[in-house]
Amino acid sequence: MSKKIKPYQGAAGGWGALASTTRFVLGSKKPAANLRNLLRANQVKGFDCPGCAWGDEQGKHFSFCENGAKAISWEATASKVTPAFFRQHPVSRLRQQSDYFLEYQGRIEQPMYLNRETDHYEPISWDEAFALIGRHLSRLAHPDQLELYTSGRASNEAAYLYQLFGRLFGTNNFPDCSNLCHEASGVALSRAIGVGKGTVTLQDFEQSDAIFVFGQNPGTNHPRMLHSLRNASRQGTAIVSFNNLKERGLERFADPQSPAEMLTSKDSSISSLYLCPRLGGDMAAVRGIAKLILEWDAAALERGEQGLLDRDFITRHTQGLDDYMADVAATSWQQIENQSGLSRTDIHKAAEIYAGARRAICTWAMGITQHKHSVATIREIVNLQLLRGQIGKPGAGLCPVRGHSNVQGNRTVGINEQPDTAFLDRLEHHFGTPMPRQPGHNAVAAIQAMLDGHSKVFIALGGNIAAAAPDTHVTAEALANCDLTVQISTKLNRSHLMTGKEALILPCLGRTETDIRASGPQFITVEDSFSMVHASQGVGKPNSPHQRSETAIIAGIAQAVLGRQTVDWIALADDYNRIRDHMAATLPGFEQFNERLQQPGGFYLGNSAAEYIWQTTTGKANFAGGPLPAHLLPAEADGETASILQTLRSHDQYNTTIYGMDDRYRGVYGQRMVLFMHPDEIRRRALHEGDEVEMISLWHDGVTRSVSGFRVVAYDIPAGNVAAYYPETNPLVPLHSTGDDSHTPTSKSIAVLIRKQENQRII
Ligand SMILES: Nc1nc2c(c(=O)[nH]1)N[C@H]1C(S)=C(S)[C@@H](COP(=O)(O)OP(=O)(O)OC[C@H]3O[C@@H](n4cnc5c(=O)[nH]c(N)nc54)[C@H](O)[C@@H]3O)O[C@H]1N2
Ligand SMILES: Nc1nc2c(c(=O)[nH]1)N[C@H]1C(S)=C(S)[C@@H](COP(=O)(O)OP(=O)(O)OC[C@H]3O[C@@H](n4cnc5c(=O)[nH]c(N)nc54)[C@H](O)[C@@H]3O)O[C@H]1N2
Ligand SMILES: [Mo]
Repeated sequence: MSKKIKPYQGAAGGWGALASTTRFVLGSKKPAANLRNLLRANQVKGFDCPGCAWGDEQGKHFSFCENGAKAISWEATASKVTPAFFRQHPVSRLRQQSDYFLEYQGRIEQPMYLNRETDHYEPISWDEAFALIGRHLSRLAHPDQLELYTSGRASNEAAYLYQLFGRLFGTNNFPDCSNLCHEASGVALSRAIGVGKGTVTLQDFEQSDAIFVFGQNPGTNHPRMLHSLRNASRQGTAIVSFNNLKERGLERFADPQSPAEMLTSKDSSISSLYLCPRLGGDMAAVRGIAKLILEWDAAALERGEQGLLDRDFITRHTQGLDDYMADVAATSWQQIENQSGLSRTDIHKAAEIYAGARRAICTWAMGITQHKHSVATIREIVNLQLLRGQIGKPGAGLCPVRGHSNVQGNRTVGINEQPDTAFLDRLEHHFGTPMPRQPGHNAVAAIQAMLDGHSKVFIALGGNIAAAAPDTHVTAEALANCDLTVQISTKLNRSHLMTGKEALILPCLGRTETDIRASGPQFITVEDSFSMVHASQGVGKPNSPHQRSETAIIAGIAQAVLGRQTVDWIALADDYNRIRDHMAATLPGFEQFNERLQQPGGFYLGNSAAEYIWQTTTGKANFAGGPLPAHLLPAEADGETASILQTLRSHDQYNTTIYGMDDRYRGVYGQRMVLFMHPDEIRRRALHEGDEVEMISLWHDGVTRSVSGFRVVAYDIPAGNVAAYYPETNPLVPLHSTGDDSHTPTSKSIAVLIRKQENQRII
């Protein structure tokens, strides 16, 4: 694997994507099975692609993308991590290996128990594993000493059973990946419009006049979204991208599933306007747009013309406009330009497109949600949409584009450390047992509780918290403090090596595999970013008879811990229809769940805000004002010496899963330890391309957080900002550097000092 930096000239998708898909499918050691798998991805009678949470186009022949293909072939591999592998590799030695090496070993074959004395994982039977968990949980002084983590791939059925187990045990401690991801979207949208989800459906993208994409890299992370954007741009919809970097997928796209585009090299340009704000500068940019809209509206009214604001909508459905207008008026252009890093002229161009659109959608992802002022930024996006009544009508609305394929569904079915009272009341009534009422821990609070020794047992339904969470060394210490850590996983990862005093790995089936239980083959359900709930059924043969479904594993744990008095867990795991009956009885919108799943394509859960029902404290959609953040850097960082770092994904990774060492669209090959920096800044710091640097983060607790061995790469990025891949940079993110009200680590704005290491320059 040779390292090189070579700018990518092609469109996103295109032959590059086809070549890469082929390579990953052939490299999976199960090529024929994987091709069959791909053809069943996102089909009515197939499985939901575990790649991302974008919706499915109904009636499409096949529907997968390059990165979905990687996710599918990565899961459905013939390679296995066997007891012999663990006999050969002591845990302390596995810790020296890369994340790529760990996952590359294949699927975990059997339940494993960590023997501290020998430093090896050893096989354990399922019953013994469940009994061990039972013993630990019965020793806890309080149910809140248990932490139940979820990564957003779990099915609705598994997640529902998991939250039921936790609540019957007595805790609301459900830290989840959402706390590290889109939490700010949930918080901001709930406060603004009374529902923490997006208001649009896939069809809205076909009916919109303008789509504003903030802080998101769909070419890599939601490739199927490019089809929607391409179709929209072809029919004249203006696409405006706000991104700290020039991402190829937002510039140009050729559909690898369209022969015409592939053979004639007719790629489509995506964005009609592409603006690159500073990290964290989007709130200022959106306020600038709002300021212009308000000015133009006032001028139009003065001329006796119709204004730009949707006054009918504002009067009937919103409150707080006057205060918001005062705050906008108080925000100077100088502040807006300084903080956004965009000129007034650029913001003017975006505002003209916005003002000209009868129907507009705003989408966003991690570039918006992983800052200190993320909730305020999302509120500002909502403010803008409210000004022009851009919610609820076709072709208009708000669209947080989710991460994990079922993270939204997990929340809907109860993975929530702050459950609402109505939900707990329903559970209590249906199961005839009191539910815990005190709020539980989010991801950061859970890590702190383990660090303090308050929480003693950690169970993870998927994910890889040791690598995904901030402050890597602190998170490792927190896990090490636990009496027991349990990972329900498909593949070997860092969290199996950074463990508590005792540790278990429980191997589970993946989304693409058949799941046969006592009543026969089972299917599960998921919810996409557009609140569509539908069935998913795997087609591949599991690569080991020992692996169990997540649902069966949770049922096994619950039965060992709680017995079968209140719930017959094993009976539920024998037939998932029975779980769905409980869901139907306790979750609004899931009435007659099993019957409604017969509809091809599933059903729409609905969205109250899209129907002009405002479940907020005021009963209206709320404008929210306030000043722009005073600073984007923490107080101890001075702009001359410090840079702001964003930590992001390469094209060849799925969160902490590293598929390969290339980041094709950004021109990086064979390596991940790179630091993107503006050429002027490289010169100003007396560095050169290829220099090896270390980064030290600036935070006020006196702890030194640093990473080294990153090579400087010249890149078109705003001066003062730098970018590098996650999870390698997680040691730099202080645990308590979190978003206001969202408590999400500020993974997209970390103040760092950059120092040259005295090594050879290589490129
Ligand atoms: N193949 C693949 N698919 C995935 C994932 C994966 O790792 N691999 N992860 C899944 C998950 S869990 C999630 S949450 C999503 C993540 O999807 P994204 O949010 O697209 O993920 P990131 O790589 O973090 O990219 C952040 C983007 O925002 C930009 N950005 C960063 N900061 C700012 C800012 O302050 N302002 C603006 N305007 N732009 C900014 C970055 O340049 C980058 O383009 O993808 C999901 N899908
Ligand atoms: N610095 C920085 N940190 C970040 C982010 C960032 O942008 N920057 N992004 C954050 C975001 S958005 C997220 S969502 C989190 C992700 O955090 P997590 O969800 O915890 O991490 P993943 O890497 O998605 O988890 C991968 C592991 O899940 C297991 N797995 C895969 N499929 C399945 C399955 O079907 N069932 C089960 N039980 N296990 C499975 C495999 O063993 C694999 O190793 O990371 C966050 N951390
Ligand atoms: Mo995410």
